[in-house]
Amino acid sequence: MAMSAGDQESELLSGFQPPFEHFATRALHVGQEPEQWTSMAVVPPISLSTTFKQSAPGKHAGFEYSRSGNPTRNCLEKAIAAVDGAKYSLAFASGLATTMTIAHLLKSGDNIICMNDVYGGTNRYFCKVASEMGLETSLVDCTSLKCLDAAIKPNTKLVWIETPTNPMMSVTDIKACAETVHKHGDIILVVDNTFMSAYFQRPLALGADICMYSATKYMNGHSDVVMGLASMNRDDLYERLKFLQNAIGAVPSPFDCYMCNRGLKTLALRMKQHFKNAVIVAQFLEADPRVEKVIFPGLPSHPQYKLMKQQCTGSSGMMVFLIKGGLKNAETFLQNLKLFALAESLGGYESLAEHPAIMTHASVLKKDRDMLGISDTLIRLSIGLEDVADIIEDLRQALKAAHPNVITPVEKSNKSLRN
Ligand code: P1T
Repeated sequence: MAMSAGDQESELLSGFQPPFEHFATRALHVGQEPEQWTSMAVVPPISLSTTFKQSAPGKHAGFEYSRSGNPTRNCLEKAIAAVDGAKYSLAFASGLATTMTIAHLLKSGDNIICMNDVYGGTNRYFCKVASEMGLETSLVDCTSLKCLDAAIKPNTKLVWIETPTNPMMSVTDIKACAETVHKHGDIILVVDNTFMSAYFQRPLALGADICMYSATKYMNGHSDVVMGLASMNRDDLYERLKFLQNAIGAVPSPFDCYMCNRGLKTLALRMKQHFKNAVIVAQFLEADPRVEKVIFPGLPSHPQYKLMKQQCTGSSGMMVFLIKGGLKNAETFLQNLKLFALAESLGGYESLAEHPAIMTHASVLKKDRDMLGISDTLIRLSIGLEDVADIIEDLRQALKAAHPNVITPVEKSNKSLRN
């Protein structure tokens, strides 16, 4: 007769001492009493528990289950609401998870007006995913209030803008946009504030209903967390989004919430330095003969510089420029960068460069890319916190590699000094 699993186990253990008493129970429960967590830790603890003890069915101390609420997430959400000047904030598993959850405020048949120049993934979500579920999306140039006003239909329920836009750095007048949108009734205006962060721009104070972020970028700032955030003042929006946060379940981990909360502590310092470095880099690029054009909203050369100064407290490290020549020159430039990493994403402490047409905006239709100016020679830079002289030196040597025959005025004067 075959041996049962139990018989096999007792034969294996025969001759050994019996197990230590209560071993498994002790390992599981001693020192773990949920009632003890009232310590006065200065740094917020990471609360990894997925569940929380109840004193009677339905009677709990504020948390039941980590998807619906978690102490570390709660701590981050309160801090974000405060820096956004908002009543409420909610955290999500990514920027796009935030976008998706916000889209669930709508019903099949509703229309979304989305700024025509937005992050490629946002465009892809609205045009290729939400549309499959009955939400209709119109891509509109919302920097023109006339175009925006004309595009609003009776079934328009949401207007989604980015300012400045990714990647073309176009600026929308948030206050004027909010007035235009709200004139048509109860339409939700969402501003994706990823490029500015809460430090440089407060969309809610300018009339937006929801301010959202890919916190993967500046808000965390260390390129080690994927997360999204949404802040708001309206009670009805908060209640519905809080319900959807739990019902859909695209929530961030407590560890990521801890990390983002930590990153937030240096947001002000980081943003000031990103801006300082970016101004110097943009001026360097503007003066370089191998560069066709620089689009940086923190310099007077930007067509909406006045508007930026009106609605922002500064500009971030984001800019794009057109390198002279063609795709080959752009590729050679990007492949020769040494300090900059050639990588998607932005807003971290480190300098990054990328090619929007091939990388972040590849999912945007070619005709739309052409219309927006996302060309083969467009290069996006996220200026980091390195010593600015090192950043410039890296750009200089990569431009040289891309255009070996161009002698810059600096090279000319160095040469004449040597002779
Ligand atoms: O990557 P995720 O956290 O899901 O966020 C999406 C997103 C939303 N909004 C803006 C303005 C963004 O730039 C992004 C993500 N952008 C990149 C990954 C990028 O390289 O542009």
